[in-house]
Amino acid sequence: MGCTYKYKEVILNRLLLSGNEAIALGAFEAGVMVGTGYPGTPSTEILENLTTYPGLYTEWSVNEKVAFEVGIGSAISGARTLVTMKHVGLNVAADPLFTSSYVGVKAGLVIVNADDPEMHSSQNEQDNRNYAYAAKVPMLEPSDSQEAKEYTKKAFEISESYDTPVILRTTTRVSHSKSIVIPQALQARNKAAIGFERNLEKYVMIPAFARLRHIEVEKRMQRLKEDVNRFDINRIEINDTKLGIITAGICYTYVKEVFPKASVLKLGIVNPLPADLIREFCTKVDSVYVVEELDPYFEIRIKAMGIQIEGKKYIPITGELNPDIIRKSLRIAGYKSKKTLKEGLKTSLKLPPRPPLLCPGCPHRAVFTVFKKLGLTVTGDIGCYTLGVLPPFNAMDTCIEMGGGIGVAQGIEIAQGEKRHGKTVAVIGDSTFAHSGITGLLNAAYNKRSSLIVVLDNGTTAMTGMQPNPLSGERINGEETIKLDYKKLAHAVGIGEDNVRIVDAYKPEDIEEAIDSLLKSKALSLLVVKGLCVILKRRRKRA
Ligand SMILES: Cc1ncc(C[n+]2csc(CCOP(=O)(O)OP(=O)(O)O)c2C)c(N)n1
Repeated sequence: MGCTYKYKEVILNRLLLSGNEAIALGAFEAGVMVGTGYPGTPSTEILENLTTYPGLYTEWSVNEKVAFEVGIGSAISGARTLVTMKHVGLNVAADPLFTSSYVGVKAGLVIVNADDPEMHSSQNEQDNRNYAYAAKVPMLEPSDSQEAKEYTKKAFEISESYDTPVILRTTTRVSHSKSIVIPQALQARNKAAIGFERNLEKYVMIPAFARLRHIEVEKRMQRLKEDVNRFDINRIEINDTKLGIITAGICYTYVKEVFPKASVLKLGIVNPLPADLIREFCTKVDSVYVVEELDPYFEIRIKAMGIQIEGKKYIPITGELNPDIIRKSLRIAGYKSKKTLKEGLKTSLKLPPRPPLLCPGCPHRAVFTVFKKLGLTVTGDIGCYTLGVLPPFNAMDTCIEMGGGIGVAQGIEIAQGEKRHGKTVAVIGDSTFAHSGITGLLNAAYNKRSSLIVVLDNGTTAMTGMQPNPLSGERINGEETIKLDYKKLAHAVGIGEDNVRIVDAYKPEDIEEAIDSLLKSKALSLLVVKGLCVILKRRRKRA
């Protein structure tokens, strides 16, 4: 999507920004010095925007775990740091997340986690509010772009006041919808605070020190549990007291549209929950419903407080919510009152389904035609090339998570034994290979597997909008950098000269010949199919 405005245009004015653009602006206003991340819808544009601001460092890291670790390093050295990723990225970064909660920060560390209810561009839908609770890390959730900016700044303040990383949770509709944002003056960067200071008990998490830090974490959460009742980002709006709704994030805007006269408790912080405020709200209204997307996260916790509420009995647990779904759900719950229920616009317009397809001229096309012709079992991965599963190719058999296909191929070969040995290939894109495929390759080499790994190198991270990666020789700002050498990498894990091949993506005969001979060799092999993404090629021609 890219940046739709320039920082110089940020005069004291009003801007129409997406949530992602607003987060970047909020981080800039907060004096952020470092931004790291790994692309993933719906979070990608945050870092792309942040890169356009002056006087700060940004990078696409090779994956979310490394992005988080770089973020810990810069934050404990006194630089306010923003780390961005999509929801499944937090699975990859979960290891540093949980221990960063113990270690804390020096300057603010804010992690933007973008959830994707409805799986617009994801392999699963998970509710990452659960991560904040499990890792004992505060989490804020904005409802629109203005809040996205303000909550980013608030998150930096909380991070520093309570010595903790803070997660800012968005969902697709907040990340990508545009609304008015009022820019503000920039906070001065605290350059004097820069510098890593040795503090073994805080930064070296051996059990003896970690046990002490865990106590600190519990004390901090206890302090926060009290304080959040006074945070102005939580708000009680008393109207008609017959119906009370507790909600947060994008659901707040849906609730206001459907039930403009209802009383609402809008939660700006979703971990820890403001228990006193919730109790106060519930005593002021006759009945309380929780409107939340995905898991019954609020519902479980509020019921555990002994308060009678309803939620998932009426509101769906899967997919995205929208005003129509909320209207229908609470109608079933008995809220038909014309006084509170505002009928929405009819949205019965039916759009023809448009299944995604590989682009005409895409360099991934030929290889899937060959896979199909040879009747191979193909363990796939995530990227544009996952579309190889669809007609006319029908040439992918598994796809689990980024980097997973290489391991899955090994498991299939182990289980099937010699009989069908040599008929399975793992296919993976260049960005995904750098993200988490290389460890799978190393595992195959170490455990003497004889898999064939096919890397589809189109020179970019195409699926998320053409971000450079360690195989494309360019950094986030266009600066030239190293390009991982496939042959040297293959040799480093013991793959012989004959078992590493690089072929042209537009020469199907060469691809077929290479696959055929590498499968016959019965030794661990790496085939790189190279051809620049057609969209990138077109863009470069125009530039
Ligand atoms: C853990 C995780 N992080 C990020 C993503 C978002 N994502 C999906 S595929 C992909 C990379 C695709 O690039 P590449 O492997 O080069 O394949 P291409 O799309 O270029 O064919 C990314 C970043 C994801 N699904 N999971």
